[in-house]
Amino acid sequence: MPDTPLPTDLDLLGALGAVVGERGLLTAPADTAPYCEDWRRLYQGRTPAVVRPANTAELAAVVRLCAGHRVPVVPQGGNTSMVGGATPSEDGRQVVVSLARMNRVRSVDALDMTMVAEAGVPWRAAQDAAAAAECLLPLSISSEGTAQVGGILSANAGGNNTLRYGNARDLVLGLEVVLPDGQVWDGLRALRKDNTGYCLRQLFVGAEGTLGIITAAVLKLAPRPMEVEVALCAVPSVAAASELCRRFQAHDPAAVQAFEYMAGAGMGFVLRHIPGASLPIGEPAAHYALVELATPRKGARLRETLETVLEAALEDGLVLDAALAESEAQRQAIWKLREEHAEAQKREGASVKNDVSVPVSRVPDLIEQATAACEALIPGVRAVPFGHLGDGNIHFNLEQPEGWEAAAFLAQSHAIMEAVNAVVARLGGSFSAEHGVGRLKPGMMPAWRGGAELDAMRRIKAALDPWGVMNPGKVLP
Ligand code: 2HG
Ligand code: ZN
Repeated sequence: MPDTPLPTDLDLLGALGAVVGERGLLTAPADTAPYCEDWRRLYQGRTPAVVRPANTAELAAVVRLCAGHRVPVVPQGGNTSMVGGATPSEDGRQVVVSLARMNRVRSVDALDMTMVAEAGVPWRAAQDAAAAAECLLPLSISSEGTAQVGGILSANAGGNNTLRYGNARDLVLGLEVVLPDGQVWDGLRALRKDNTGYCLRQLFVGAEGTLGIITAAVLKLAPRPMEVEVALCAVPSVAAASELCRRFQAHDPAAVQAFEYMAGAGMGFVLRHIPGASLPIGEPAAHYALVELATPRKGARLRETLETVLEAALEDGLVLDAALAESEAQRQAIWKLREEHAEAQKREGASVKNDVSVPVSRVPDLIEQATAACEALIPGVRAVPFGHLGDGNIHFNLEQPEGWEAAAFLAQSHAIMEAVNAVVARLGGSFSAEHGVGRLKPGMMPAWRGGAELDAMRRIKAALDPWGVMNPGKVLP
């Protein structure tokens, strides 16, 4: 194997340009800069080129060229990773491959309830295409306007509807993938049953681009909801929110589409920083729950379900106040309070994120114990837990104490993550629920996934990418 040449190698850039054309190759620093920084601004990488292929054949040629020169490739979709999963390294040796031009919805089949979408389709555009065929593409995340199909699948994103439809991996029937040697695997099969050896597609979902580049997918659709009800509730405690979720699920197990928790602190940031955000209930509270009920059945009377469960909860002191959406505009306004949490927290100042999960029943313990651990570590730190209570995934985020410098707070990131992870481990949880491992957390893998599990992952990586050219520095330590 030859020594790794510098990717500024004119031969390589020229050859890449010959494959993708002028429109497909960015080399000026001003043009490549947006691809080198992650959404959280944790990493400022450098790259000699951003390659933007127009189709799978071009992408395969690009990967073949880069692999031939032993030049690492960093696939990038909407660049919304929370763990630096799509950011190149600082050494300026990694070529970024943007999927943005591969943005066609190839087909929607309302009979088979499937769609075929290319990697660069923004998730919301895929949702809209499904809706136009009177179907639902279920997964919903805060960044869906920007995040793309390929990135969502590569990261195995979760989001707000996991409790009902599962994570990204549960929506994938088939994939097309460019392998590290430039071969194209056409696995775009739209089959509900296909028991033919190892389930290859699931290897690439959640691999964060370390095993190959997803170029297109067959996605499973669901029946479109005929009734949707949304309420925002002020609740006295996390335990009350948890019990409220349980009651909704007991009342109508098929109706709960999302159940989200928000601490008062995070809601305060949204109200302060997000234009147009306003609280639809009288008094600010220390804890909130957002419930969405939905059904594809006509005449299911979800409004009655919502009111029945909430009235009993109000009587029992589980709910202090509630606002029920009376229109689509109100439904969106309530969801905005939840969806803007990440943006509002960014505007408030420096934060340390812990995207963790525990068994659903242990969420109150997680929030109580992790809050105590962080406050003991850094007096004055502001705990901002929020997220997907219904599936056990809480974003246990910490905001810098008032009056602290951002840098001084961020210097404590490692200690904070360790303190939270110690609680998560005690409760039988995971150190990364839905954001993945990326560049931020490979160091945690040996402690959490070491031994046979990490060993098998390393061997899979070595088998598919013996040159280590696919998104190196991500996932595996
Ligand atoms: C969400 O649920 C996202 O809004 C972002 O996963 C979470 O900012 C975060 O920590
Ligand atoms: Zn989330």
